[in-house]
Amino acid sequence: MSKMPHVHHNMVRFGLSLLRHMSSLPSTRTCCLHQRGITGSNARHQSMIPGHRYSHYGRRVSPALSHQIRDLSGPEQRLLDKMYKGLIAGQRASLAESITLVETQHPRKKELAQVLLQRVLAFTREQENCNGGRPVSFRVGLSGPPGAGKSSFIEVVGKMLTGHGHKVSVLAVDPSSCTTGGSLMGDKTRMTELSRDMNAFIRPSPTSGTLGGVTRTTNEAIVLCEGAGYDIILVETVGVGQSEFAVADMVDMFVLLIPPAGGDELQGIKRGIIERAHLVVVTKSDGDLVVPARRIQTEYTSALKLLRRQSKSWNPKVVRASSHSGEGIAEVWAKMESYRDAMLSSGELQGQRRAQQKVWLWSLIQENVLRHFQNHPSVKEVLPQLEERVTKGGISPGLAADLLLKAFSSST
Ligand SMILES: Nc1nc2c(ncn2[C@@H]2O[C@H](COP(=O)(O)OP(=O)(O)OP(=O)(O)O)[C@@H](O)[C@H]2O)c(=O)[nH]1
Ligand SMILES: [Mg+2]
Repeated sequence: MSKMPHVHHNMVRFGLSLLRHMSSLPSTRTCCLHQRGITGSNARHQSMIPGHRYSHYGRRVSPALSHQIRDLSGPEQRLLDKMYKGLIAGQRASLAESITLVETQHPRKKELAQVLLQRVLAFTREQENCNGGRPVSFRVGLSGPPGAGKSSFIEVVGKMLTGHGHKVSVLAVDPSSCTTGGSLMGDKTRMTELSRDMNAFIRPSPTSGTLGGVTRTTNEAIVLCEGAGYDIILVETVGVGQSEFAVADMVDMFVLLIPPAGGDELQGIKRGIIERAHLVVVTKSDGDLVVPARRIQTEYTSALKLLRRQSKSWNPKVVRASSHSGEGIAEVWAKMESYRDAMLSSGELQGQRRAQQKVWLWSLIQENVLRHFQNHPSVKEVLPQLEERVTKGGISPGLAADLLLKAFSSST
């Protein structure tokens, strides 16, 4: 207990220093020599002069930040500075290092990660202001049953996009990594060409932790990729468990990939997730699979008509494509662009991002509060015995929960 005030003091101090940092950052910029954005963004990022980007930062933001950074030690400041400058200059090594930092479980490093994220967010906000308030990246979630052809699709689309001058990052959320520590998705191996492309960055999800933890770090990795100038961010997840819903909550567009397989395999696809899809891609539409792919396209087109409309500016569509023959790939991307353009001009995309920030905030609160509750000494003391009494039917779960909450709140 005697440690508590100290911990509390540190938390408040850290929180205040972050707030100081946020409020002291200039929110608008008049000079945006090297804009980038997701509309017509071909090669825009490449036109940025990296040195200019951070001299800009150094000249105008750094004094405000140095105020806030007083709480950091010299080596910590230098580490963060190096990472930040490398990151916004688009260096892959700095981006990889920054993502490793946000994935850490180490308490102090976690704090450093938050300082880095704040700086990157401030930078991105500046870029957005220069872009007329529009996001600087397009975030696309891709989900589907195991083996649906997601990675092959990302490889082909990713190559096409880097060929058009985009910078593409691919993040994978692997739900199996949370429970088994194993990898359900053999992503990297199947994206051999894309992983060699200098304008692409591929990152599998960390191999341990809870789904909440993995989605938090994926959300933060998205922010870091944007800061590093990646204007297209693809998040792959396999349609197992809750991970696809988590991904749908962190992207601008949610794409469901369905293989042209028999009915049995399709039963694994949750109705709830079909409702979230802005685009359904029937994959592997080549050779003998063209006929079943057409059939599935028709089935899904009728099924989508029955679902509630998600957006005022977009009607979900069903398309076919083959990553092997390349047929339909350009058309699928064209559909994604029309979605993005429609959502941007109606302002829905921006509104959706704002709403997602709130969802993210609350999921973090839920996770942290729960952990805090479970680890609280007074709760830990009575929890096993109350759990036992509940399972034996001795007391109701409602009463046990009330008692636990009472124990928790009376000692906090
Ligand atoms: N015929 C055909 N096969 C394909 C196509 N795309 C992928 N495949 C095959 O489908 C299998 C799975 O492809 P992946 O791209 O790894 O699928 P995935 O959805 O990423 O798989 P997981 O990440 O393991 O869930 C591989 O054997 C691919 O060769 C396609 O366009 N046509
Ligand atoms: Mg895959």
